[in-house]
Amino acid sequence: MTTAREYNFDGLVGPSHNYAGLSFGNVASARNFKSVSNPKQAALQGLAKMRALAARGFAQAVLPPQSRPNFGLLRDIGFTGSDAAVIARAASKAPMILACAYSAAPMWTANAATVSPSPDTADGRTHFTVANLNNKMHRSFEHVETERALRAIFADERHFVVHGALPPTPAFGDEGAANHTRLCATYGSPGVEMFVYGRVEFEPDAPAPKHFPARQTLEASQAVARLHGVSGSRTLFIQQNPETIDQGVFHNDVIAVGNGNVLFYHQQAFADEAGTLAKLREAMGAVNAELRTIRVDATEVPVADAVSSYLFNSQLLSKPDGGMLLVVPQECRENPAVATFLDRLVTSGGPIGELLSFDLRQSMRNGGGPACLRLRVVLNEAEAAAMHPGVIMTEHLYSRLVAWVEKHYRDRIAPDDLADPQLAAEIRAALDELTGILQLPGLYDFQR
Ligand code: SUG
Repeated sequence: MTTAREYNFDGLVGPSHNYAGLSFGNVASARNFKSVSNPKQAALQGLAKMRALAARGFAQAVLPPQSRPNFGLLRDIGFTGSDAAVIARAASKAPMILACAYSAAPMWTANAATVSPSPDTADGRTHFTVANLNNKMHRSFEHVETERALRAIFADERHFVVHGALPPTPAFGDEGAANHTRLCATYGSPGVEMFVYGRVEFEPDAPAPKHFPARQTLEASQAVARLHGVSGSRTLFIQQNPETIDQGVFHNDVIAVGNGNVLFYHQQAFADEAGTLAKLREAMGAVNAELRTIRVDATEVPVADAVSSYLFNSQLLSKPDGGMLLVVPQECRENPAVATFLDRLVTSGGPIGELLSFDLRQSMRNGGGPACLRLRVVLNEAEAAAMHPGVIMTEHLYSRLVAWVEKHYRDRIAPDDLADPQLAAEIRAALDELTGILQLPGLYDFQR
C-alpha cells in the first residue's frame, strides 16, 4: 500500500459561460434560459473555491476551458465563409445551435471522464475514460478537447491510460464520474467502484424515467469498467431511482456522494435501496472496509429541496488532519429544511464534522454545484510527480488566473451577444494566453 491523495481537478469556467437552456431534465438550466450570465464572476467564484481548498491543504488542480465557439461544428452543418460570417449565419438561422457551439459546459469536469485509480485496476495504472456526453448536443463534442487536455496532463504511459470516449450512440450514453463513486478504507488501498446507471438499452422492460432522459446506460458503465480492468466483486452496477430522474436528478451526483468508507445519500437515490446497501457492504467487506452510511429521509429533505439546494452535489473531503468536510453551495444555507438538516449533521458526532459553503451561483444557475465542478483523481506520490505540474493550484497560479480572468472576461453575456463576432476573437486571445500560464503549449493548436 502506498500513500495516496485525492486531487480535485476543477474546471476553469470559460469566457463564454451563458444560459442557453440546453439541458432538458436539468431544472436549473431550463429555469435560467435566456437570462444574462456573468462569465467573469463565474470564473472568479470557481477560482475562489479552488484557492480556499488548496489553502486548507487539499490537493487541488485545474482543468482548462475549451475553445469556443466550436467552428468545426458550425461548418460541418453547412455554415460557410469567414469566422464572422459563420457566426452571423448561425445566429440568424440556428441560434440554438450557435448557443451549443458556444457552451462553456466543460466547466463541469465531473462529466469529463470516469477515473479508476491504480490500486483498483488490473494493470496497476490510473485509467481515464473520457465521457461521450452524447445525451446533449452541446456536450457531445466536449470529449475531443477533454481527451487532448487529459493526455497532455497525464501523458506518462507508465502511470496513466487515457481511453477515448465510448462510441457515440444512445446505448453507450456516458456522463463520466458524475455517476461513479469510489469507496475505500484508504485512498491507496483497493476500493469498491460503484457505477450508477439510469437505464438499460437492451432491456426494454427495465424501469426507466418517463419524462426526463436517463443519460447514463448500464451498457456504458460496464464498458468503462471493462476498459479500466476493474470488473469483479469490487465493481457494482446500481440503478438510479428513475422517479428521481423525473424530478430533476439528472446525475447520481445530484442525490448521493461518497468518500472513503462513507456514503451520504438520499433515501430515494437508488431504485433498490436495501439491495444497494447490502451489495455495497459485501463488497466493502472484501476490501477490509466497513461501510458507513448517512441516509437523508424524504420527510427531512424532500427530493425537490435536494435538487434546488444541491445538498448532495457537495464535495465530501477527507481532511489532512482526519475527519471529513462537506463543501456545499450557499443555496444549502438558504433552504430551511436543508439548513436544519446540516446543522444536525455536523453536531451528530458522525463522520462529517465540518461544513464549508461557497457562492457558486453562476454555475448553480446552470445546474452545476461544487461536485459538478470537479473531477476526482486519486494519485500516489509517484503518479502525482508524473503528471503535468502546471495545473496544480498554488497561490501564484491563483493570482495569475485571477489577473487573466479580469483582463479577458466579460461581465455579462445576454443571448444576443453570441452573435457578436468580437466575442469569438476575445476568447481566442484569452485562451492563447492561458496556454502560457498553464504551461500547456499547443493545447488549442487545432482547427478552431
Ligand atoms: O450537463 N448544464 C450541465 C450541468 C452539469 C452538472 N454536472 C453534474 N451534475 N455532474 C448539464 O446539464 C447547462 C447549459 C445551458 O443550459 O446553457 C448545462 O449544460
